[in-house]
Amino acid sequence: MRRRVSESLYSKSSKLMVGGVSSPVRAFKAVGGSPLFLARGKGSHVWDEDGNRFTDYVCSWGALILGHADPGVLAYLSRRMRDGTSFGAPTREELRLAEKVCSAMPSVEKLRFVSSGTEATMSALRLARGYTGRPKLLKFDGCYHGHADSFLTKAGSGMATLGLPASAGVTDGAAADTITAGYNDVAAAEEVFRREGDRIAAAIVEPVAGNMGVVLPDAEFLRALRRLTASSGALLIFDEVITGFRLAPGGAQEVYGVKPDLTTLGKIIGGGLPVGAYGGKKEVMSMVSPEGPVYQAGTLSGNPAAMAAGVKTLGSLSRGSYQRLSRLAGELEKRLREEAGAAGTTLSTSRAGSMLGIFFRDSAPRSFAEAKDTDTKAYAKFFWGMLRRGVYLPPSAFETVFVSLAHSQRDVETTAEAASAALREARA
Ligand code: HOZ
Repeated sequence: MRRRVSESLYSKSSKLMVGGVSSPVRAFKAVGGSPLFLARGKGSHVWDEDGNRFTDYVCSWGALILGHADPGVLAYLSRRMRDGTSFGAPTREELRLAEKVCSAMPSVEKLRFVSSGTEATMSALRLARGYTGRPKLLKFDGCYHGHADSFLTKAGSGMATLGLPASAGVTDGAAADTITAGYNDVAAAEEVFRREGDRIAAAIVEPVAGNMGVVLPDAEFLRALRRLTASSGALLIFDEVITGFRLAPGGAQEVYGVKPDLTTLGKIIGGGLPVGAYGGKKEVMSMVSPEGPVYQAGTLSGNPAAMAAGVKTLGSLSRGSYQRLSRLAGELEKRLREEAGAAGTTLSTSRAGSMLGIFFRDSAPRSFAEAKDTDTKAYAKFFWGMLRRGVYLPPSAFETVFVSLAHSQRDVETTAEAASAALREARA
């Protein structure tokens, strides 16, 4: 594997950009070494600046469900972009995307587009506080809801990758308004509501956690959250930035049959361009300005390019797409487990549709504590072993492996072949 160009670009970037990157996990701190600078992508593959080719399972952190440079998305996007890239005014494309989201997700009666998942969750929380007149938030350990102050306690993703329990710069007041409980821990959630239910504006949860690796919810956990929030007058927010249009058109709420009050979205609904959205019950959403007193705005919100990429992406997904994704990811999971068995390496996996978590421990985790109890050194060795053999996995044990519709059975075969050797190295 050639590394010269990426290394030289990283050394230059590190002088001008914090950590040499635009988002912390990309810096490879958890796996060591320096990041690849990617030059292009096509289908299930990416090429770096040194000309190495990789089968990509990061897929822009789950945004690219159709794979890279999908011809349909590119054609539609470039046609739309010829008419201008931003107006800061309503466009027909926004309406098209709103129609697609609302019809796929019945709990989303009305929505607001923003530019990132963080903006979506941050705005949903402000809305919950405005609607209920209450200050507190209940979040669950290991869930990541973007980087707004209220969410940076016991968070997953980069916070877990770097081993940070909290972030500097968050006031004690903001931190005190966030209560945490264990993921899948119904008794702990009940206790929080018993103690201060009348002060809680919302409980927010990733209905399938994808930022501590993949941790599946007990259906009863999600149902209990629905019950507890409803009976205390708090709102239930499902953060479906990853799971929205990833598990099913109606997201995890469709799969688990639990209807939240508010949903946050991002990634897939922007087809690889920056996007976010939050939406839910009309009665709640009508509190957002200009209809109501909760202020939220953005120059690039509903950006026509992002809306167009989203419209085309969602339009390309059918029920059959999800069956194919799940079948392929299931095959990948099975092959990895077989290879681990053959290599004598302790490995467990957890999977929801095309989201796959890989853990170097003996059973699939059910909580953040269990997810963190993975052998991160073994993951780092595995990561580099796979990279050297042409497979690009997330550079952290606390992220998700994403399968896209561009991946093929052949990709699964070559990935399993690479894993056969990389898993032996990981054990050593
Ligand atoms: N929050 C993203 C993963 N869940 C990481 C984003 C990035 O580094 O691009």
